[in-house]
Amino acid sequence: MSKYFQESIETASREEIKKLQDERLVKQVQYVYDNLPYYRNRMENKGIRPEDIHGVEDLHKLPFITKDDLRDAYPYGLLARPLSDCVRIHSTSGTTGRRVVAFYTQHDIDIWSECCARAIVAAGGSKEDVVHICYGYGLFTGGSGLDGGSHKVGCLTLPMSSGNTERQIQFMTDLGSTILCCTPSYAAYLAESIEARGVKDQLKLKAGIFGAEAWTEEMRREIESSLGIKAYDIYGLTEISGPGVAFECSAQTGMHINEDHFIPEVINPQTGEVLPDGEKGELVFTCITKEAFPLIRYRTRDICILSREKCSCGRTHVKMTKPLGRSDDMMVVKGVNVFPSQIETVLLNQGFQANYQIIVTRDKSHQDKIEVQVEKTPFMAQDQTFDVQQATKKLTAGLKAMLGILADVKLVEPNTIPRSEGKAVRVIDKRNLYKS
Ligand code: DLL
Repeated sequence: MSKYFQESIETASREEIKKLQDERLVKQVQYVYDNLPYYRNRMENKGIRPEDIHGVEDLHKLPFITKDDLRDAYPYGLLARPLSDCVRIHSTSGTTGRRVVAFYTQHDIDIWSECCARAIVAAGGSKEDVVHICYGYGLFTGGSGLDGGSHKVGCLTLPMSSGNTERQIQFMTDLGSTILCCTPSYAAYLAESIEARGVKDQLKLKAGIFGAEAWTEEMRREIESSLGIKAYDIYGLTEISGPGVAFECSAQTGMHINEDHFIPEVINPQTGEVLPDGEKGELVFTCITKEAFPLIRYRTRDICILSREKCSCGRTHVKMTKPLGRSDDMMVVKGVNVFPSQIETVLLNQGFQANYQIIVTRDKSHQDKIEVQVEKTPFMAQDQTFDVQQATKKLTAGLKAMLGILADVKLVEPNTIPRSEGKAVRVIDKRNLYKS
């Protein structure tokens, strides 16, 4: 059984990787210039032509692209191929009005699957394994991404999708699942449920591949000991493909970025200046092999540190730390990306004012809870006919429709939410996810 899915590239020398990146970058910049008027205009506005880009050292000359740009370009503005060449879309969870839609050609899917296959093999997977996938399938990339990787490795793939814990446990024990793929919070919940049913000794699990949300080292240790497995982190985002942009190896000291497909940079989020390896900043990716949705210098808003220290696993690709925070106000709650602005939109649409506070907590079994406290308007507070129960129900339904998750809504009296002299404190996140 090999330690690597694609040994020659995963352990290539730095010189080989740099050469490959240079070649691919030059080609990719020409490709987007020729195929995406959006990029061509951006480059022209900066006075840059494809001939100015000779290799990775010129990357900093190119303009950034942000999530707002993607929303502006919705749905087809950043599509570099005719729709007839595309075979799939995925989309980010809950965004105000315009979602981000990512397109894939078959070639894009194949590369993405290979990246996930590398992650599965790094977690000890081989064709002898039964890979149990309870990331959601559908627009979310988690299910399909790991599924593609599992097929590439040749594992027996259980496309369980999320939910129905009873059935998950039954299949896990009956079919002898050996590698579990889901969010870390669901893994913790499964562990508890397995414990409660007293079926731990019937498990064949040996590893878990957990990502899509922040999790701490304490949580890793807890999951590892309660399920009797080794737990590996996996990182990715829809805009760049999905899970598998980076993955953890046996060393568990950061995630190897698949550098033959994605060139990472870390920048100062305020100034956009590129920071040297080892410094903390916002992660930016340039996709050098994607066809349908080829983002260049995409600002992820995830804060991390890059390290090129030699890794004991033999892989040579640069490592990123777990995300250490966000440079925007996005929260990941129950695996879903949530922006306070989405919540605000629902409140304002239902006649409330922007006096609210979002409190996110995580219970003992690592399940997220989101509470939205909203002030009644002075008019509502005086109106004898105002029905608190009815309004709470309507707000809960509106938030569910916008976010896709259930929030606990609490209407409070006017002027009871603390006012701030500077930026309003909208979010109180008590989970401390980015501590370790
Ligand atoms: O969460 C893709 C994914 C699926 C990754 C399954 C891993 C496993 P999005 O829904 O677009 O895509 O959310 C991307 O989630 O920018 C991070 O802020 C956060 N995130 C993803 N992986 C991790 C991780 C998928 N391992 C956003 N640790 C990213 C912390 C993560 N945060």
